[in-house]
Amino acid sequence: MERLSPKTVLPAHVLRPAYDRAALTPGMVHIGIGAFHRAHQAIYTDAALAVEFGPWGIVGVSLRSTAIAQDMRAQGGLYSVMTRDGDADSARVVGSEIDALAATQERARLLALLTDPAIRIVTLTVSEKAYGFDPSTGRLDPTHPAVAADLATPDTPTGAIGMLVEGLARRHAAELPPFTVLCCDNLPANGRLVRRLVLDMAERRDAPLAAWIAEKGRFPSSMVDRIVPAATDETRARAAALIGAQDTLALETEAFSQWVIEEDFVDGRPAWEAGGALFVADVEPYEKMKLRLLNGSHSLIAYLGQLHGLDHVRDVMAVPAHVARVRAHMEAAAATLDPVPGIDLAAYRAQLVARFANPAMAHRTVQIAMDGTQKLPQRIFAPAVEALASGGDADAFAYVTALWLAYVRRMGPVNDPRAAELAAAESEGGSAPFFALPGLFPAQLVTSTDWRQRVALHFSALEAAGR
Ligand code: CS2
Repeated sequence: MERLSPKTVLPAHVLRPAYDRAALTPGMVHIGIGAFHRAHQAIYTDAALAVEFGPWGIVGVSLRSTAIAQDMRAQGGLYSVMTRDGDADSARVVGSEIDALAATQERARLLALLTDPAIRIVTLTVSEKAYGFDPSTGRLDPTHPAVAADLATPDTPTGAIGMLVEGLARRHAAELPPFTVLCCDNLPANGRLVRRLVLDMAERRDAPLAAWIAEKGRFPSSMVDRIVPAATDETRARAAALIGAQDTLALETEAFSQWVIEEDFVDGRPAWEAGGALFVADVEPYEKMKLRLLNGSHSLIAYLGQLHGLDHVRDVMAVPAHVARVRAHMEAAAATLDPVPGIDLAAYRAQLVARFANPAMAHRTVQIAMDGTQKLPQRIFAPAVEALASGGDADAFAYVTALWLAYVRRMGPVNDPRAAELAAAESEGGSAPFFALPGLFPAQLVTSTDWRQRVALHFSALEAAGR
């Protein structure tokens, strides 16, 4: 079977770019071309180009991997996304990616691109741990490996923030306008956070540069949502059968997709509303809802699954006692939310239960369980602080925390940038040593006897149950 390329003749049932791809020129750089980006922002851009064609082709950059960029180039930027929602699979071939590069191999090309006036937006999906910040302050962490390296040698950046700052510094020197930075990672107030980190790094380099970014730079926040399991050999086999070509980059995802974006760009943007994106003045209520209801429940499901030997989210959702836990967690998380414009929270929660249970999604619990130190602060600890402050019930959050600690005890060393510190805390016994890890738990939790006791009780109950 031939490999997918612009020459492939696709079967009639496969959706394809509804615009002249040959006329598409680069207008955006995307850092982090993993599955999530390819099944989310790239598809919104495809839809935007079909409705309002413009110079908005995406050049994809991978921070670490070299394989994805190579595969993207080998397929002329094309890849397929299958939507799987039980009844039927449907496939589309996405055309908005027009080139790709691996940052570790082509740093000079990347920096030239970031300085190209045609590039007006830089989007990012690099995962929580790649930004390098202290979750207790939201400020740059100068000891984070990529941040430390980029502070030492700013003109050869290796990390996300270093690349943004060096790109902006070169544009400042060339008297060009800055690019808009659009963060698409699961972090609270993600635009504001990245702006702070960029300014922190710029200030350490050059005060006038920082002042220029503060005045002219734009960092809209955005809430992104789509469940995209890591692709497997089965995914690729299914894609080959549907599109009639080999596609190393094939993905499968659910039908649901959401993107809420703050309308605040330096110089235009694609018509992403054509793909269903919602533009609002304040994204934070949507982010909080998603982080606490979807991602918080996801972490609960992941640790339950890992401790009970259940490989997929759908397997956890097949056990009624676990589903009851998920519903109770959502109840507690919803109590910490303000009303979200245009969203019926009860319907949103019911829809989440159905999405998690989708039998066609092989979403691995081990994938969600990783990087707990980077995920739990916004998913679990922040709502716990608010629940405690308002005299509400933080027990559901204490339970997920205890599950995570039990997971560290049972499965360690875990996949987490702070794995060594977690292992050291675990070896001391009990839950108390974890509260001494710097910047992990908010002070309000570390100093709350109620919270610490609840976590300790759940933790020892899990141990007694052999978990
Ligand atoms: C998941 C998310 O891996 C994880 O931690 O909770 O990737 C989740 O699938 C997405 O945020 C869904 O939009």
